[in-house]
Amino acid sequence: MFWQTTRFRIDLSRPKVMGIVNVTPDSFSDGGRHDDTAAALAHCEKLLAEGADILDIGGESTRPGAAPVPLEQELARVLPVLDGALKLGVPVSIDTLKPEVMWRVLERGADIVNDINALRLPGAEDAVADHPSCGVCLMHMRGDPATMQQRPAYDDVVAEVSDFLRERMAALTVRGVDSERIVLDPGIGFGKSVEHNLALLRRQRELLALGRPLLVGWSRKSTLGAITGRPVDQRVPASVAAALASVQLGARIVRVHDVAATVDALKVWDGAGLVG
Ligand code: HH2
Repeated sequence: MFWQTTRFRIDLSRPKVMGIVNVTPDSFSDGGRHDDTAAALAHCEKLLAEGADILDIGGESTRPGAAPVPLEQELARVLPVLDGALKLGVPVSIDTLKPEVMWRVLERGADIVNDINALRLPGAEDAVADHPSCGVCLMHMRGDPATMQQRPAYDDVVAEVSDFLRERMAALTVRGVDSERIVLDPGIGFGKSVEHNLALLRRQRELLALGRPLLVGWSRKSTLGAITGRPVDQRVPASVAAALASVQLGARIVRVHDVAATVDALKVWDGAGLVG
């Protein structure tokens, strides 16, 4: 399977690692670490040296309860880092839910739009559909970051996530977006309890029936803290375990903070023929 993006047609026969670059002061696990352009670009280079296949740059935290970032501020954070990252020779994804940011980054050559809101804001579908070839990640989220963890409830979380992703994918393909440009993400931690997240991992294979590659982000998330009792800066082993489990159950892209550890673990899994 392939993921068509602006400059690269990514071969997903081997799992790919998407390294996270948060240009924010308040992200849940690394806020403030690389919130200026030079630090963010140095981080991009570090992640590539560690083996990242894709860089995902974000200028707005989506942690539960995070304050929304004004458009101009998000652009000021993201655009200079994007310009530098585009010279590094790998696909560059921009993590945003704002259509205006999508237009601006696509104009500058971004390869992928990664939207936790699955292009539901007015104008977001247009931004992607009017572009000839950018990639897009459609993620499931129930509610919005301000309220999403207030008692999330589902009858069947896997079926509901699956229906949502199918609907969002259909909305885009009707607009003429080739399905090869689309990957799907169950949205671990976005309007879901610990049990919901674990059900999405245990039954992840059911989502493969949607026919597009899965991108999954477990990295350092609170469900891992709930299971291990570890604070956010001690969740690397748990994050690697979750990434491996998701790959074994068919995920093709893992979105992670700890690239070096994840790449090593995936080499072992792949070497043993365990990639699902
Ligand atoms: N998780 C986060 C942000 N963006 N995008 C996708 N496709 N999938 C995810 O699971 C996902 C995402 C949250 O993680 P992080 O970027 O580290 O934190 P913050 O939102 O606080 O910046």
